[in-house]
Amino acid sequence: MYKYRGVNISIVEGDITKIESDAIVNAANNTLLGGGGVDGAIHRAGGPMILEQCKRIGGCPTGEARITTAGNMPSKYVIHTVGPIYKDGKQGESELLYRAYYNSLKLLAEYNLKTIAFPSISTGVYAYPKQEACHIAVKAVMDFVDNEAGIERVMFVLFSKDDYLLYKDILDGTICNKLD
Ligand code: AR6
Repeated sequence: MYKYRGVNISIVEGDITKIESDAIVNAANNTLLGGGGVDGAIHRAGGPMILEQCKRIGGCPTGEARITTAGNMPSKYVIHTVGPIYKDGKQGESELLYRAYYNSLKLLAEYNLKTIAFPSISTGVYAYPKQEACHIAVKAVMDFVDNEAGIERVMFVLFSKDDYLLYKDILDGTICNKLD
């Protein structure tokens, strides 16, 4: 567990659909109509109500975020965001990934929610290099905490041991230097 300016930041190895949090984040695509990876897992675990709400929302541009119920999952809401497809790093990918994290946090705060769990957005099918993606995720969270009040806990839920260890390494090198 890490603490940055009063906000608890933690890393967990596991399945985000099992996490209990005000909101879990889905790494979706522009249609919001489901897919593979974490998106498929969330729709399967949450049930058809999520897809119904997503259809009504009608899609989401890359870097933005939208909110639905979490259906049958233990969390209250799903924040669907769309990370960039990684090409060569020169197509604005880093800014788009940063915005996906930051806008998810903004939506959380708009709904007066306090706790959120993120998967490692864009690092599966969308092929974003994992180390850089982790640095961006951590920076977006820290910037948000610097600028806005209200959130209490941010959890990064990593699906593999390697991803967990990568996040641990990077958080040890950044946040723990900033303990309150
Ligand atoms: N819990 C936590 N993390 C998970 C889970 C899970 N249940 N399942 C997979 N991951 P990806 P993307 C990890 O491919 O790269 C979908 O088809 C996975 O190991 O899910 O943003 C969408 O519809 C990886 O580290 O998302 C889009 O079309 C991370 O989640 C596209 O994939 C993200 O991998 C989005 O691609």
